Amino acid sequence: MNLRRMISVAVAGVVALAGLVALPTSASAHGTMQDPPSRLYECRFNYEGGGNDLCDRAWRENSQALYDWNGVRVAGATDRPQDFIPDGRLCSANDDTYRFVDEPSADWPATELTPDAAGNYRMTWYSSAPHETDYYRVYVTKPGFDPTEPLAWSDLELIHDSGKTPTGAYTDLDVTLPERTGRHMVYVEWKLPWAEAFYSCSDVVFDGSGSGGAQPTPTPTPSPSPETTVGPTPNPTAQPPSSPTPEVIDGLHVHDTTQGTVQLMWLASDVADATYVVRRDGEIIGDTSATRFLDEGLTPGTDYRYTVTVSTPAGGEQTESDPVLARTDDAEPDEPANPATVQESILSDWGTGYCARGVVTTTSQQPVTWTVPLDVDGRITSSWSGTFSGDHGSVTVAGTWYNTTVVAGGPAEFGYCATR
Ligand SMILES: [Cu+2]
Repeated sequence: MNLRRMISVAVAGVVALAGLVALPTSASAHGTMQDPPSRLYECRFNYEGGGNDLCDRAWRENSQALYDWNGVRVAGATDRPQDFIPDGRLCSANDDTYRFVDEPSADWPATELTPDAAGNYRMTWYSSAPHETDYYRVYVTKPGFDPTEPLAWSDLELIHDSGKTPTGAYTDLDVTLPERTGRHMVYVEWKLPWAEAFYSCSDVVFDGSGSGGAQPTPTPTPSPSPETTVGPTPNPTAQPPSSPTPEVIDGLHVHDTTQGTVQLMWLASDVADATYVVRRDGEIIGDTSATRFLDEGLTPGTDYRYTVTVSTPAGGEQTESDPVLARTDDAEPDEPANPATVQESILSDWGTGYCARGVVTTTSQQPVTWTVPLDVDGRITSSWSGTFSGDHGSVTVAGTWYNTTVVAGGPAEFGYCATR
């Protein structure tokens, strides 16, 4: 009947929308320096509400990277980071996601480093998941460092190597501060016992009281007094339990996810020759003598629940771990999410035919190349200002050379006439 199709609104399949922000899952994110805080930690936790221009800009340009503040890592890392992290890209570890922290500037938030009487400063690495560790290496920029120049490997001096250590959420690094004055950079490398490492840049200011190597007073003879220990500290409480108490897995966590995989990791059990049995949603899916497990063939965007138990040659399976929940990464969306919309109206209707107009709009601030679907009543006999894929039924319309794109506040119009 006449005027039956007053208005129809359709959502377009839209192409050529560049620069949409993906939302990476942060399951692989693991740690950064908390004291002195890294640039990411400062911006994420101390300057979210403003107060530092560089952090403000980071929040504006890539807030997701700040929510993933603990994700500056390299998969495939060796103990020679200078082989795969180029000069100028140390703070981001050459990851474009975090490119903004490479910005050389003396305006980043900085922490004043005041050593204790022995010339030491207790630094703290913060991890969202525990790991056994190959080492933490702490570097400080050499005297004469210019914070307004890109940070290069040749700027750094290694001042501390923790060696192997298990980590919990917080790992203290007792570092002897070298003699420095003014603004410097503390660079920290956290190497895991496999090809993976995390990196962190902290802006610091030395207050000039540095000991220059733990010699607070000139001592002519070697003194028997307790001195700063640089090597491993004997730990009297580190005896493994000798009784066969039920073993619970410590530190089970989702180490990494992709669309089709979940990687679990945990800390080694004290049990000799332990085998770890992995369950997904209550079903055994495998076992391993390693402290990690890769579950493959999963569905994107899906939740899974995992537990791990220790199985010993003598004692069978022991107490089950607390469960961890993992969500595989979402599948890539086929279409960008910012559509163009068409609103149709009848211009005139004479029963056996009609003419209609379509107005295409978008809320996108970027130009959108539009294509919109139409459901044509009857058969199109003439059209203007659009490129039509057919003349009846389901038809798509795109722009012509002068109106191929729309932008917020800049709509496009097309029209057609049809007979019934
Ligand atoms: Cu992990």
